[in-house]
Amino acid sequence: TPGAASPAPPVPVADISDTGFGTTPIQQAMALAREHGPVFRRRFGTFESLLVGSVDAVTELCDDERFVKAVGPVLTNVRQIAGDGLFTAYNDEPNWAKAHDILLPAFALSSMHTYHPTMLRVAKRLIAAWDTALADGAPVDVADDMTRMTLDTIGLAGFGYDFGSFRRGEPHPFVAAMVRGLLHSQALLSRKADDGVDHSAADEAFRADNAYLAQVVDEVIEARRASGETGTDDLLGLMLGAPHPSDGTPLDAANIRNQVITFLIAGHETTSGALSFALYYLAKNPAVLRRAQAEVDALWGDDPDPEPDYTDVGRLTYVRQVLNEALRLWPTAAAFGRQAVTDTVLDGRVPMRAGDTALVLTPVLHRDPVWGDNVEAFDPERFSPEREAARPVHAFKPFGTGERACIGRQFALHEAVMLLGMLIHRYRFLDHADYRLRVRETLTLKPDGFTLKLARRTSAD
Ligand code: MNH
Repeated sequence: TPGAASPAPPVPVADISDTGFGTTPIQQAMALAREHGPVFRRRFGTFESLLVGSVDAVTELCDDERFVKAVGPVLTNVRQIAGDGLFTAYNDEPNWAKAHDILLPAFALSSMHTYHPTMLRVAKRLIAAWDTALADGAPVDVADDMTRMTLDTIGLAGFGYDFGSFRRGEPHPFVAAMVRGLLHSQALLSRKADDGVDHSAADEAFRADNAYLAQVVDEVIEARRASGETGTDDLLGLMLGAPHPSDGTPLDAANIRNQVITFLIAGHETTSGALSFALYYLAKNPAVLRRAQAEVDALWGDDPDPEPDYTDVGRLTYVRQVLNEALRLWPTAAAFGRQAVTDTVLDGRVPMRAGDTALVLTPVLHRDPVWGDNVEAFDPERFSPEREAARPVHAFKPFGTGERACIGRQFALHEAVMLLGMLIHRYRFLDHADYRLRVRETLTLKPDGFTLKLARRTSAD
């Protein structure tokens, strides 16, 4: 109504129009939440988003009756890489439900039995590389090696394709093209339509990277066809072979390509970061490391080359707590979008129309007061069964929520817990550079420039 006083803004507004999102948008949002509180609007020019990091408001956003996944601006950019693959598909895109139904059996807990030998084989590649570095007295680049390990694992376990990352001086070029693509998707957020800058070279490079990723994927698919193998029940076998359980048709070729890109990216990048952060915290927290080592020693004693079996991994409960605590402080896929199903009011104060979106800031949620008064402290005891049971269920959301939550969660946990167990059983970690944590953001999070030197453990340590 003309002349009516405009109502006071219901939630604080943080205006970043002058700076844009920078190169660390998640850490920028964390700082804004410290300044404005855990529920605020972030304004960039005419573009505004609602950011949410309190347990109470996130609990509402996790109510599947009221909210569903939102494919927000970031994922819209990533659609240029992964199209209608599972991660970036719209809820109502028929290919989402179809691919989800076809692939879900490959992620049942029982399927982890099938992946276990492959995961172990790749873990041993990493150990061989680290033994060589140790013998040379050379530092290892933790995030690079975790990336080699997780890429080879998803390639072999999902698609029977060997990226051979440990035979290369640099990680496979797939990784560099992917990282550039994700960085471009992130940088596009800050781009203003009328900035007068010529972006054609960056956009062209993005297209070239996408074409290269698609080419790698076509090689992966072609290798399977050429092998003449049918009936393989890995991800690729399911996609190429299985008709949809209800409509009887298989996935189309364009969608299969999008799914392979999606799994090669989603299946390695976040797990690699999680492992890197876990190793960072282990290297910095000797008491935690000793307790984790006691757990693996109880299983494997002083066997210099233990062969963890499937059930061993489930017994590494404290190692699992270490990984969870690393994912609490630095959830490597650090935000997820939710969209109102009907008109509603969030947090008793934020009116939302059907279709309006909110972005959950997972690292802010993971520092909510329900976690205690020393939220920055690395303390795996937070994930003891008693304390987990005492916490609101939606206080810990590293894998997202609802039917669009991470399909690869068990895969990631099995792979990561086993590898961490093997590494802490074998090595002492020497923080030779007195590393100070810097978190690099390429849509996902990783410790930047984190290197360790290694020594073999002896019975004395
Ligand atoms: Mn994973 C979705 C985090 C490992 C494949 N993953 C998600 C989401 C989060 C997430 C958060 C939800 C995003 C959203 O709501 O927009 N994922 C992780 C983390 C790890 C991880 C923190 C490791 C640690 N993810 C994996 C692995 C795979 C995988 C391993 C595959 C083997 N993730 C996916 C796929 C989706 C997803 C596919 C999309 C699922 C869907 O929407 O149907």
